[in-house]
Amino acid sequence: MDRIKLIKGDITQLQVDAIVNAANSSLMGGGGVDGAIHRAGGPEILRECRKIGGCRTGEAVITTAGQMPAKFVIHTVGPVWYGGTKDEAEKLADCYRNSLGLAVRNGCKTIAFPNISTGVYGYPKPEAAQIAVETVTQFLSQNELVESVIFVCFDQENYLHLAKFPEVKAADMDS
Ligand code: AR6
Repeated sequence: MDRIKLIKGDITQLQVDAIVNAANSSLMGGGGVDGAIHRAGGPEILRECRKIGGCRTGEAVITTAGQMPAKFVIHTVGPVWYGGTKDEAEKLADCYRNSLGLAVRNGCKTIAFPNISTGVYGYPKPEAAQIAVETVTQFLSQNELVESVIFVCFDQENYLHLAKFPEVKAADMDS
């Protein structure tokens, strides 16, 4: 119980096994959380991303976290919001599922997610929060290894949407 946590803050600061990056399919960096992760982690992350070569929407790949306190970065590519007509919901759920699967295959027990697709990619925040919670809850119900999944919100709006779910427990940055 209480394996899903919610904090407000900067995901690059977290001491967890894996932080998830909301990347784009080139994996070559960008703005938002992607930019923050590459800045904080240093050039080693980009070097590994270049070797991997790219990532399709809904899929996930893993690299070092470079100079950040986390062990790994899991890069996933969220869907761009086109009004809900292009399987955006399924692709967003794939991001959470595939990131968690990859984390488990790499022995990760604590995994932090940003609010994938809710920035530049324009996914409506209430719907994105619901998909995040449902998909993570479903995954955890079938997986014993993962100790905690932490939703890290940079903005108050996402925080408030996620805080509405009873299975999501508000926590401090260092708990
Ligand atoms: N820690 C946690 N969350 C953050 C941080 C941070 N340091 N910085 C921003 N956020 P976005 P997307 C939140 O735009 O919508 C990039 O250029 C932010 O408040 O980063 O999936 C990529 O290269 C928002 O709620 O990702 C892609 O091209 C959330 O992270 C594109 O943006 C996601 O916003 C991906 O767009």
